[in-house]
Amino acid sequence: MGKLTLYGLEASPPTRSCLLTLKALELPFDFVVVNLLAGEHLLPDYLEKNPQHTVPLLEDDEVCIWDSHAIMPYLVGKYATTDALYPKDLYQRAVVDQRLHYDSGSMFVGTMRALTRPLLFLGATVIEQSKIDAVAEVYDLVETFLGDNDYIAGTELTIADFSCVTTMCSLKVFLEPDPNKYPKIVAWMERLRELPYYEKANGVGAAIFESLIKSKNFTIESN
Ligand SMILES: N[C@@H](CCC(=O)N[C@@H](CS)C(=O)NCC(=O)O)C(=O)O
Repeated sequence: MGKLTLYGLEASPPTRSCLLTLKALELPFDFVVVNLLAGEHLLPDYLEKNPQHTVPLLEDDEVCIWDSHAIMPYLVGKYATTDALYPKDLYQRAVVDQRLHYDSGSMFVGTMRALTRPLLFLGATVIEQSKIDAVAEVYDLVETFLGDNDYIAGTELTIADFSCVTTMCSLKVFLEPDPNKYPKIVAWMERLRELPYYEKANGVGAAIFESLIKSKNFTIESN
């Protein structure tokens, strides 16, 4: 097996999705911190590995792969002993892929980054109510995705859970899901918290993210 190195930041949700995958697969890896707030992702050595300057980035011997939604399927495809976390069955895989794309395109970029980028990188101190309302729209959809299943893409744990739970934990900082309105989301998040590797891979970083956001002392402005 190759030497695996994950470059990232624990506060970053997609980094945590990859940490959950690496831990679930019990793979040995090195973790290299890339401090985005200090601009380390824009240094020439990092740009050579990932010209898109995002974290996470996975180095597997000589190859570099970035975007958590590409890294997770790669890790399962290359190193897992079963396909449970990323099923080979085409329909089941399509459901997992849909959730991954939903996280990548809507939940993370459309909703979460729209909240965090102004606070963390642009010096904003006010958040528009419409951006908080967008979080509730994500919750409405995720509650529907869960349906009667224990996991977000069906009856089994998959990388779709790892992808979505890290973003959801971070959205929670802006809007706590009401257990009466979103009982399935609350139960699903509790269920994932029981994974033996959850706290180390996601809990710690989610808490760092929460303090970072709260330290900005932002206010919410009605539209
Ligand atoms: N779709 C990407 C998103 C990665 C991303 O935007 N990461 C943020 C941190 S959470 C980042 O690296 N931002 C710095 C930048 O875009 O320059 C993934 O899942 O890996």
